[in-house]
Amino acid sequence: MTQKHIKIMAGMPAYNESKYIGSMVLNTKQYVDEVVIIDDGSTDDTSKIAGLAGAAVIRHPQNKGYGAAILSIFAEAKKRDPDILIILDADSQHNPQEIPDIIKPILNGYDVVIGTREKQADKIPFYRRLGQKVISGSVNILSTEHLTDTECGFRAFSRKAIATLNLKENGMAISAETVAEASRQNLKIIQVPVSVYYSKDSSTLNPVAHGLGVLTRIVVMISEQKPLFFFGLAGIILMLGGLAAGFFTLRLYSQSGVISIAWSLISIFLIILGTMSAFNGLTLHTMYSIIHQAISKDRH
Ligand SMILES: Nc1nc2c(ncn2[C@@H]2O[C@H](COP(=O)(O)OP(=O)(O)OP(=O)(O)O)[C@@H](O)[C@H]2O)c(=O)[nH]1
Ligand SMILES: [Mg+2]
Repeated sequence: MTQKHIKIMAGMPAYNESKYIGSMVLNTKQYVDEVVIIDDGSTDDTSKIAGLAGAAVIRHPQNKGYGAAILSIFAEAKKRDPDILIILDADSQHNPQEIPDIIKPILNGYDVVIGTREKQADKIPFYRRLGQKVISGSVNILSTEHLTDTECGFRAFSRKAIATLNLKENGMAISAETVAEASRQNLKIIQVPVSVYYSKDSSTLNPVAHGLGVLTRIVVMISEQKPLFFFGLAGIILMLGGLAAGFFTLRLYSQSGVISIAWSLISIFLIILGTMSAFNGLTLHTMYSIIHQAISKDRH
């Protein structure tokens, strides 16, 4: 009995990973047909070692960011046309031995498999876990799924996902964007537990600034894709602030007979701003729905 061969491509974004890239390529090669390394403008021997280990290497002439490297992996996957695309980090945080686990759901009809580090929580430094929780919670506003870890870089994609995902982020926010976009495109998403390894020298390049940067991008995505939620919530908060200021003005008047012009103005201003924000959310929501309907009609 002959079975159709399933072609699997692995892609790894790599930025100055000469220390780990050789073993990562060799280990990954055991489980896939092709390994493609995106050398994101490394200044060390990443490209050379990856090539010697047997990977195809694509070089960004300059460092463009994690997201840009992921975009290059998707572009290469479109050319190589595998049945399944695996993406994992090159810094040995993910274990290539788990590739079969992350592939399995695709064979069973899923389009996007997201690794989740939930079970490994004790191995992740506390402040990072907190940041990951806040980010995952925010991303879930954008997605119909409820994923526990939206930031893990160990993922698998079906041919359909490779063809339909329309991604743009150049930075780390691409992990969140992928989840939101997969959900928007109605792709079948599932999460699979994976292990994660934190070595002492793993990049700790200001994780707070990094996390806040990602969160800012996610908030912008929410304002664009869920305007009613975003501007509605902002409107409610502003109106509550306005009511509180109004209450304060009245209390001051009843206690001392003084009418505070400043507090009255603040109250009126916040209430007007809140109402405008809520209406803005409603208008954008309607526009978004109309455009979205038109696009999906166009597609079918
Ligand atoms: N930080 C960073 N990583 C990049 C870039 N381009 C590609 N990468 C690769 O993307 C993968 C993930 O990067 P990491 O910096 O380890 O990101 P992380 O795993 O979320 O963060 P850590 O918890 O600090 O390890 C690694 O394989 C990097 O080599 C880039 O511009 N910046
Ligand atoms: Mg890492």
